[in-house]
Amino acid sequence: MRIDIDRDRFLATLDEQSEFGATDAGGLNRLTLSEADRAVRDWFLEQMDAAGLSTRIDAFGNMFGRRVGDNPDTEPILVGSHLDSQPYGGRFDGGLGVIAALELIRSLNDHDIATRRPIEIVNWTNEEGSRFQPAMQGSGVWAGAHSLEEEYAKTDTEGNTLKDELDRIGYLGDIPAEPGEDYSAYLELHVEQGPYLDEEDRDVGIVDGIVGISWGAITFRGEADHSGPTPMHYRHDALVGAADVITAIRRIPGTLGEKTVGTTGYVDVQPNSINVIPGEVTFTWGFRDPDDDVVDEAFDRVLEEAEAAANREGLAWDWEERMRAPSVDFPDRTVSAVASATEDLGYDAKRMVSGAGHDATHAASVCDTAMVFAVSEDGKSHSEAEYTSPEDCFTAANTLANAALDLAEPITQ
Ligand code: HGY
Ligand code: MN
Ligand code: MN
Repeated sequence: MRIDIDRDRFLATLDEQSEFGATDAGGLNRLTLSEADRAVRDWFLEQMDAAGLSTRIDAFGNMFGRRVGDNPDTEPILVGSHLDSQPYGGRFDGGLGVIAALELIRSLNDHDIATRRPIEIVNWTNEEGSRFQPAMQGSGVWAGAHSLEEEYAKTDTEGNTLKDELDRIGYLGDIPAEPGEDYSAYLELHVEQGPYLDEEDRDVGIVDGIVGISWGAITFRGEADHSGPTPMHYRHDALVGAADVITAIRRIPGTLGEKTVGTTGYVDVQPNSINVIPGEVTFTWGFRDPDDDVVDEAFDRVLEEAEAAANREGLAWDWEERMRAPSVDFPDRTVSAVASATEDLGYDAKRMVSGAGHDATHAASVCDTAMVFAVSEDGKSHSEAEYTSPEDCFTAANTLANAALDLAEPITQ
């Protein structure tokens, strides 16, 4: 059975969600558990209610809406993504997948299509991992990869705990953050956030896996001192040590694999004054590769570099790994459902592995999983310049809807 989603309604709703936390440059500033996140969550709850879904909020603020199936005892399928954003991110990252899941429900309702399996849609808490680490935190707690209490206690740079922030915005749910039943499948639509679909002028991506990721932070402690009278041989400059390692984080991937990437995205320099030798610096590492052994090797190498830099500059140092997400391969059953949908709809599709982490990483440990990618123009993302054309948004959402319908087992009249 084939379904065509309502293009205009879908695109209008996608625009509507991007008004919550909108920036002047056309992006989003909707950090997890912020006022903008509260507002979009309240709005999304209204949309789910209006679509006739039975909604629930779990203990980690993950938001679910369920459409009953013909046989409520069969394992449901789950479709969704996230509504939180980067500080100055794009309006498609996460929101596209959540609104496409909502449009699936609306279109099934329009056409009065019944399915054997219940269909559930979800907005996961804190996929981005910007304000609180790790990324994919809500789906990670739900899937059992993280302990609820440990994640509750995580703090942002102002010392707010995650649990207090969940409670403050009214999304500290009272049901356990866990599946509570077996699920048949999870599907997620997301923007590619890389250049390949655009470069090859493809319509849509069939995602059959996600890279492994290691995130961590290193703190160097030297001696803050006057930048004028202090002779160079007296100095223990924490920023010089950090600079050595940050350069290594850029260099290490080239010595490992052609798909290995390494980034430092966050640096905190104290006291950060033009005429004070930096006394303490904290900076992050982020390594990714489809092969977990390569991620392990990058992890080992960055700590070796930090040890050497600390010795050179006479610094004390410590480190913590803030996230370790394993690479995942999605099973053929769900990947084929996406591939068949692209074929039935006549879309030019490319099979690919995701270089970004997604909630699908954790869902894949609970049930069969697959993803659909929408084209990212110039591959831009985590930037206000992120853009996916209305046509590409529709193509990907229509693919998701048809793959989900197939997995939910439509009841032919
Ligand atoms: O970092 C990531 O890959 C995702 O955007 N959280
Ligand atoms: Mn995302
Ligand atoms: Mn993101």
